[in-house]
Amino acid sequence: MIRDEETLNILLDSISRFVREVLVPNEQLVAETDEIPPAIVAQMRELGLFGLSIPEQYGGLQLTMEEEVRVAFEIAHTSPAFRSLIGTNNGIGSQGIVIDGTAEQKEYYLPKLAAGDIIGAFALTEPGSGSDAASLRTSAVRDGDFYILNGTKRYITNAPEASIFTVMARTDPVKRGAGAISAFIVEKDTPGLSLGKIDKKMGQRGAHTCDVVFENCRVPAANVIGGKEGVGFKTAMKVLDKGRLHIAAVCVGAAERMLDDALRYAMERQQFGQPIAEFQLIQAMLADSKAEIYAARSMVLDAARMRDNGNDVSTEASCCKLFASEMCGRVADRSVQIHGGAGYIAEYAAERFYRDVRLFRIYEGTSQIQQIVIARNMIKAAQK
Ligand code: COS
Repeated sequence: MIRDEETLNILLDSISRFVREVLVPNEQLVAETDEIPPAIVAQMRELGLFGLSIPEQYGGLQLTMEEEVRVAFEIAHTSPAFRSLIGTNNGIGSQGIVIDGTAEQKEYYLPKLAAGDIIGAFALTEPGSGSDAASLRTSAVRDGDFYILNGTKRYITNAPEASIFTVMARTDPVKRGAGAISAFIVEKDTPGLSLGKIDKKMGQRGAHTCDVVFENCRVPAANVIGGKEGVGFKTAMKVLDKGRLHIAAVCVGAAERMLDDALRYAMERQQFGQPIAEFQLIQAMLADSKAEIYAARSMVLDAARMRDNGNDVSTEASCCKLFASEMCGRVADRSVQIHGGAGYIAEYAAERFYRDVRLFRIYEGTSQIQQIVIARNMIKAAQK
């Protein structure tokens, strides 16, 4: 749903200009230093990029899903690390509070997240629990007006930068599975919370992950999201439904960027006395990429509109994440191939993007988990 085309276009134009004029020229610097310059972060704040999906009453832009995915298409035309910094505040780091938080939790945390004054992170994955998220072992034991958290969370995006964490922990030591899991808002300075060292990753330099460790960490009972025990896994899944659509949009934008670069290279690079873009085998790679990007873009827009209309889009979000992330991987591979030897050299963006986009098929649910969600939902619907 687009509320006002003209207002959206103004936002999209300013983001697109910011991407072209500020972010793209700084991609290499961020890759080399593993840091986004603070001046750029400040500009991101001014543009409102930290509060895209947070309700207006809390200082955000309250974009509809369709508006948000269109913004994600634009912002993904540059290094995924830039998107990653704003990604958690708009997605998994804030949406638990937006969707299921109490009025007090929303009023206290959302304005800070929307302004980018604080960064939020989402702590679900553990050393022993990745795809099987419901098997997580971090425990939260009630002690008066507090819960005592113990456990380790792994690969937590933006943890080194985060001021608050949405933490999924087990509040019922006896009950197995999803029904014993509750979601907490945990502030970084809470005694007993510590961070591991920053992970060395394949790509996305400038975006950071690390372990978050809880050792007898005392969290106020008022920080249980929604004030209710036992529904934290559902909160996490609802957050991921939206997150998966957002990531699918990011895959589309990144693929568009890689294809632009490959096309430009193919039109400039001369071999056998002509630009390689004139060769039909190169054209096949360009055309397949174009068609697949178009398909993914159409899917993402359709699912976003469905969500805006109030439909449950668990199946569609997984379809989009599965198709768009796999598509993005194929486009990355073709982009390197079209660049030939140059595609293997770090000077060209193709090499960096090839590594950066590999993550899209893994985080917020692997392609295999998306397949499982889709098929399970199909079977459930057929049994009704
Ligand atoms: N929205 C709301 N509720 C949902 C839901 C959704 N999208 N998906 C599941 N639930 C509910 C189920 O309805 C069920 O509730 P009831 O017991 O009341 O029926 C509960 O949550 C448990 O669901 P389910 O039985 O499907 O859980 P499973 O343990 O079988 O696992 C998968 C579900 C595999 C889909 C889940 O663990 C998953 O998504 N794993 C991947 C995790 C992931 O994406 N990690 C990335 C790291 S975070 S960046």
